Amino acid sequence: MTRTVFVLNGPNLNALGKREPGIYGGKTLKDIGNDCRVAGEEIGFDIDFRQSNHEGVLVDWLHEADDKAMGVVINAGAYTHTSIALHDAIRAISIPVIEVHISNIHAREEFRHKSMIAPAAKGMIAGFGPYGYIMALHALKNITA
Ligand code: CA2
Repeated sequence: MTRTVFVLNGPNLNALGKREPGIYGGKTLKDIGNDCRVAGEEIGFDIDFRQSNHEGVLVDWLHEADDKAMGVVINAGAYTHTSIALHDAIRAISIPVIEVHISNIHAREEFRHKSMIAPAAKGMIAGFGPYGYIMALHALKNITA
């Protein structure tokens, strides 16, 4: 059985650490990727960490994960609030998908309160900063052990 976990990141997350540190903290996405790889080593996962600004690419990666990974952690960025395509892609694959948000989306603008992907995901972690990615990896280990 594969130990690979895809950690997928959506639009604008490549700008982390450069703007809005009050909301998202000071870490760059590269920092978060490194933290995930270190945690993955401890937990026993090989982390495949990716980012795209394109919805269809994220859909393709979810399908690819179904063949190559034992689970997915996804921060879909703003597509979280709009994307039926991502909802359907998560439902179309058989491995567990955990949704992560750096900020507490429920404490922000109303348009961020609704997640289109939450009903299809195994669970959601929001509001704990970049540490949410690490929490999601532990959760994935727990539900797949
Ligand atoms: O809190 C999260 O992780 C979000 O998924 C981040 C998204 C946002 O659209 C979601 O509502 C919540 C935004 C991604 C990063 O956007 C930036 C904007 C300005 C500066 C740096 C990053």
